[in-house]
Amino acid sequence: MVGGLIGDCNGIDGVTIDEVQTVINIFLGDEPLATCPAADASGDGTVDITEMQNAMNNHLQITP
Ligand SMILES: [Ca+2]
Repeated sequence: MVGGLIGDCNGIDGVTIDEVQTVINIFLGDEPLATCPAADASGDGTVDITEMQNAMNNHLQITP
């Protein structure tokens, strides 16, 4: 994982809703992990449900 928040694909402005969607797509297997390496907190090459939930939580924290 490339530092920063879980799910913050571009390292800017926290985890946006678009990034949450990307993380969900990776979890579902619809997009490769390379699309958002920041989604893989454990560094095992996959996005599990806990990492997806963490990305969602990080998104909620930046939303007023
Ligand atoms: Ca971001």
